[in-house]
Amino acid sequence: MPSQASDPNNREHLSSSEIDVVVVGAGFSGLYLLHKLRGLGLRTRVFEGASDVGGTWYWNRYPGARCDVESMQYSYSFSEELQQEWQWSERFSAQPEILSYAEHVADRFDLRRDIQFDTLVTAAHFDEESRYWKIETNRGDRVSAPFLVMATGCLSSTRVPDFKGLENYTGKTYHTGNWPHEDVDFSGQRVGVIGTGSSAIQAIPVIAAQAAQLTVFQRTPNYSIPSRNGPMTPEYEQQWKSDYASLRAEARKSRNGVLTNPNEVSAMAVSEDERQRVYEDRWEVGGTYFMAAFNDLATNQQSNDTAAAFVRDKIRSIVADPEAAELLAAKDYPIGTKRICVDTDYFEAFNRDNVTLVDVREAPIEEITETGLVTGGRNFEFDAIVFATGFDAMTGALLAVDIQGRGGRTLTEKWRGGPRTYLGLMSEGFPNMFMITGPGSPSVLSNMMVSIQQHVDWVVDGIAYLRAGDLDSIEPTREAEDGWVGHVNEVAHQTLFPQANSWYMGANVPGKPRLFMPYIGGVGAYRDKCDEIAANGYDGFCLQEAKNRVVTAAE
Ligand code: FAD
Ligand code: N01
Repeated sequence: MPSQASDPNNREHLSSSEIDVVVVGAGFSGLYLLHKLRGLGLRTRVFEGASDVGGTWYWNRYPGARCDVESMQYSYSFSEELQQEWQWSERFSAQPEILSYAEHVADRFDLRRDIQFDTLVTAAHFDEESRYWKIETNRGDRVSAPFLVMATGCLSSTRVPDFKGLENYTGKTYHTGNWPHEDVDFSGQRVGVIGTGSSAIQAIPVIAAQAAQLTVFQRTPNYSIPSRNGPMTPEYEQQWKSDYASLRAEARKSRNGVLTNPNEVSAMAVSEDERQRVYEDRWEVGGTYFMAAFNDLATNQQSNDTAAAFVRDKIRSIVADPEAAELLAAKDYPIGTKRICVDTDYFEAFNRDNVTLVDVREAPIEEITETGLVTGGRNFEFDAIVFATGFDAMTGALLAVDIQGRGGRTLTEKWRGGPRTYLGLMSEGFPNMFMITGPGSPSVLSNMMVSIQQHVDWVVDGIAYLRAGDLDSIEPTREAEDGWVGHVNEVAHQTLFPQANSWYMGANVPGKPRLFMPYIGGVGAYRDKCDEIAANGYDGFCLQEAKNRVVTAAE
């Protein structure tokens, strides 16, 4: 039997006065935070709703789930030993391997002893008198701490649309983002998949190979690039490992935190033959490298049109049924402005006799019945329905917690018109509450491992700065936040991104404010900005001394 002090699920384990930082979430963000905060000697308590570590990779166990940033890059860089010793088996590793990696990190750095699993943080209220955050959980914990870090994930709040009759369905239902731990066997079954985003695009070929019948309900087609996944070769692994320090440094300075061999030429600056050659080469290499084929695919409509047309032609060349091919070929938004997908035999799956594509754009799903669903007056019967319907992205997990800042103002109220942050790290009125990869930071537009580590380093350095200066709180000024929100919006509107009904824009959740949530100014430029702000004594932040004196960066 574990002792009180070592049992992380013992809620009396740490009394409030012993906790310096509460972290919510034990995905890649929460794990690295805990490790770094410990390094600073801070007593940290992590609360995690799941039964173990891993976040995204704990929850998304659907068939075919894998990363689409290469594993040599989608991994931590903070420990040289870790990055040298860990071996990935594929170019793009599958979910079980990424989850094992998260578990390995937790074991290697002895992290679990400060993580309380199966516990959801339900409320976090800032007490102005003590300047402590008071935290409540669904298991009755009440703890307080001067610092709160929300490492709750951008894609962790799953979403099933509010389909009429959903409760009547008697077959099995699954959501890709909350997949069962036990094996799901679709053999001999009639399966319906709703959605054709990244999750569906990975799951469909695998489910198709197992199920008797698979019907895919598509509202919006997606552009997808073949992954060309394969086993990790010793040569490729060594290429990275022998030069990890400088390659990682280069990625940190890059636009998306990924080394994609960007071609710094406009698609309009080359001949048609040359353009096709470049696209063809990138298509053969596979993965998101395709979007770096030219330097203006995200900003120039004409350039973007050429890439989109190339991919549509590829789809037409793969899908045998011309009608299905046309339905699968996205036409009404620029390529890349909804998250580009990466697949293994996705379009090929529609050549199988047991796979049917149903367009639900013109005739939306009317209702879920006891045995299936109805759309366009047609009745479909299923043994199982898979909801690949995505997430309440970026803000969902944050707003699911009753967060109250100064004056009892809720974050929900403050963000009613859309998220407002300074640097995606903090929000005015919520002192000492940090977000990891929050809205207003490059976040989901980047290799998240790079962005997570940059945010964690910045937050932990910030806390160290406060402590060294006998300061006890940090909060962005209203002016700095307004300026940043304006900048995020302005930069987004210099691109084609706002043209798509994407989850980046909040468009997938009815009633959610429509604005482009992540910061598209680039990972490298953003890092420089964050570093400069810190170097200038936290420009744009208001710092308070323990004695209540307000200190601004100008002092
Ligand atoms: P998460 O991994 O989402 O972890 C957040 C944790 O917080 C969760 O475990 C959740 O249970 C917990 N939590 C939330 N709210 C509460 C609460 N109130 N109380 C307690 N616990 C709470 N990114 C890439 O860069 N490259 C990829 O290839 C890539 N592939 C992806 C594939 C899939 C299927 C998905 C869904 C996302 C992918 N992402 C990818 C994005 C991915 O989310 C990030 O890379 C990264 O894993 C996020 O880590 P995190 O710790 O910030 O958040
Ligand atoms: O979710 P999504 P996801 N009726 O929101 C459809 C990351 N990720 O889980 O586009 C019918 O993209 C919806 O249609 P529409 C990655 O960042 C990465 O697939 O709104 N359909 C859409 O087709 C990704 O972007 C990987 O018209 C409905 C689908 O459901 C993010 O996670 C793998 C509907 C939802 O697609 C989310 O991806 C997986 C309705 N009422 C995930 N409501 C990698 O490979 C929704 N849809 C790295």
